[in-house]
Amino acid sequence: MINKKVCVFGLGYIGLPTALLIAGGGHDVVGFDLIKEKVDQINSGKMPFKEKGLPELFTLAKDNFRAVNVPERANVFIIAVPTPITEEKKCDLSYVESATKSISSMLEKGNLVILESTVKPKTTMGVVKPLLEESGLKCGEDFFLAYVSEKAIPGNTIEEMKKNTRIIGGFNEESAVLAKNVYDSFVEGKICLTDCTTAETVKLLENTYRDANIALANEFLKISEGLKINVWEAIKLANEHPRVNIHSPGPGVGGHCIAVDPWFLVGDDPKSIIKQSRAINDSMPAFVVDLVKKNVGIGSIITVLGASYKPNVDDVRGSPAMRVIKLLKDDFQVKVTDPFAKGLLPFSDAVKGSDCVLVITDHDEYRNLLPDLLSEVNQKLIIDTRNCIDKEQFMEAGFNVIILGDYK
Ligand code: SAJ
Repeated sequence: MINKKVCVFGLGYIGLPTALLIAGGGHDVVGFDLIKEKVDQINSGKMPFKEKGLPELFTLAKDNFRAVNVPERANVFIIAVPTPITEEKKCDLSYVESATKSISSMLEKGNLVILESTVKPKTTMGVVKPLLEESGLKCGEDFFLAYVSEKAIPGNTIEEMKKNTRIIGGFNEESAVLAKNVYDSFVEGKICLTDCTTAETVKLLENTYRDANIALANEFLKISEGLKINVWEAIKLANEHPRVNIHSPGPGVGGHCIAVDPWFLVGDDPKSIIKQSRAINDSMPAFVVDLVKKNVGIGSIITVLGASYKPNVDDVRGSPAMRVIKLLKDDFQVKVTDPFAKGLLPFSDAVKGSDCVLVITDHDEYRNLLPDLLSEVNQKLIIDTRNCIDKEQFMEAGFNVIILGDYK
């Protein structure tokens, strides 16, 4: 392997692990981020967010890695900046554009530019390529361009970045092969080569598939109410079928991927299954609040267990918990705790005097929750939106237990 200098733009949930994995693979890596405090923090060995194995990876890779506040010239540039969604549900490319312009200003012959941010299809060819060519260099001849989608799941990012299949879309074959050489330094999974637009679309298909399947599970949950059945039991039994894999219903879909990416794919068709899936999943926080209202008097104290969007991570972006909390605040006093997310109440303070404990995020800590830990509640009522607590144990301890989706 020929060692390259790689400059990664964006040291977030994807950029930082990617930069460290490439550094661990032997390349000389600089990670650029606009936030000076984050850069200093990383250089001092403190990781800016919790992710399994990240501190260990830093220790392993640190001799080949520096975080910087000013981007540097390199052989390979990787763009891993955020692509937020606008109010109109469009893909906001402003960070991608400014990173690309910055790369364009220092682009040299032979360089390779890789876009990793999740984008709407044709961004690599229609937005990134022309901005890079403003340098005067020609794509495919003077410099090379690729789109590489990541599939890593927060909570197991590093393992999945190494083991999952990578889809690499190249402007031309040479671009794809050059990008493959970079990822070969740490990817143990299969690497598939295609064109840029197909690779961008594949990323969106994956997350849209998951969103639509979760929506189906949530619709099953709503149908179960009229049928007076337990949706969790019904799904478990249906999944005994060799070709059925129904996802888990719950309080909604959060995070920065599954709840966002389908919008980058969707067209204008109002009947779009993708749009309807988004609407069903977005309706779940209000559905949960209705359930609370049916069981708890207005003005009561509700304790929300879990603020992050999924178990065992500290990320609250787009979390259904945050939407539930906002809606609850109209009618209840709300106390929130979470073992991972920052700035919330300690568990004991949050549950003291509570009239209803509402489980929104299925952290391991709540899966293993013991009734003794809720000894200071005012009313022994627990509503579990993830079917994750040990129901029998709480009932034996005198709790009224309501599971979202159990209408038996
Ligand atoms: N959820 C359910 N029911 C389920 C599964 C998930 O309600 O059966 C909810 C979760 O509670 C959470 C949300 O969906 O609020 C999303 O969580 P997730 O674990 O499904 O996915 P993310 O957003 O953490 O990561 C996804 C992954 N995509 C797929 O599994 C297809 C990951 O592989 C991607 O790399 C990531 O998006 C991304 O960065 O795009």
